Amino acid sequence: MAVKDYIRERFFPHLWCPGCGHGIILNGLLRAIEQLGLSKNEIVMVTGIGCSARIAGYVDFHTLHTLHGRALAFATGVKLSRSELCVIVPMGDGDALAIGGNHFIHAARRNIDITAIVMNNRIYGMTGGQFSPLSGCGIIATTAPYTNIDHDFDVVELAKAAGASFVARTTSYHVHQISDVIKTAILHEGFSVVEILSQCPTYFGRKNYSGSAVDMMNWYKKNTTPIGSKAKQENPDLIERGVFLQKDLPEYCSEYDKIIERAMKGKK
Ligand SMILES: Cc1ncc(C[n+]2csc(CCOP(=O)(O)OP(=O)(O)O)c2C)c(N)n1
Ligand code: SF4
Repeated sequence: MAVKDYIRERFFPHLWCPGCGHGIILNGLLRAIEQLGLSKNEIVMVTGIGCSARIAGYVDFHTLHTLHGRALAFATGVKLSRSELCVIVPMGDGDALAIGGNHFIHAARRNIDITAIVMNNRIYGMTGGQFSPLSGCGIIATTAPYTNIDHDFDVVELAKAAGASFVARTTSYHVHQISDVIKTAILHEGFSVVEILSQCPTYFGRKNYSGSAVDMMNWYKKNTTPIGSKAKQENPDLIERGVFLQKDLPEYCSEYDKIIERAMKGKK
């Protein structure tokens, strides 16, 4: 199937601003799905609310555009009732880790077979540039005009500590890596977290004098490095990219099926 067959062309042009990183993530995701040869009918995309969450409108899968922060809760219900389906949950940083933070850690703890994609632009794009738990200290936001003093979460460390069995990070600059890690995440049986740094030139960029969208992507190029590289040893401030964790752990739906089987047999 060609990439364009996975798109709802009737909803284009999309609402993302020129230069927004979210469209690049959509492209990478669709290429991953095309390369895996998945049919539209076997994929469910669940999203909350945000510029990132609008992604569910543009793909011709089964889609649920739900409540801000609650995508993983809806997705857990879908996966538990139809575990044969591939469930993908793209979220903004606010959606995933502010209002949705509790759902995030518990979905990870259960190791339910869902692919969670954190489209991290370090700001609330849709609502006008408020800071998020991933903005970090020193960032200017609509709600922090004199700079933000809240420390940020490290998504990779948080996901690992909460129990996710696959954890990766890349950026909107690294387009091939986006498809590669999403493919591996979908194939992995368990809760997979893929963090993708994504530029919001309209709010994050403008408020923080980051330059154009191209400048912001060049920042990702210059300030990230493959995991364990020599460059990282020389410059610890570089952000690592790649697959941080991939391990086999009991998956939630499979474990639940075993409980059902035991209950049916009346065995404790
Ligand atoms: C319960 C609830 N609270 C707040 C909002 C308002 N709201 C909509 S999107 C959003 C944040 C969007 O930021 P993020 O999730 O980081 O996604 P982005 O728009 O940056 O892609 C907020 C606070 C809402 N829709 N529902
Ligand atoms: S406000 Fe930011 S996140 Fe939203 S579409 Fe525009 S550039 Fe993208």
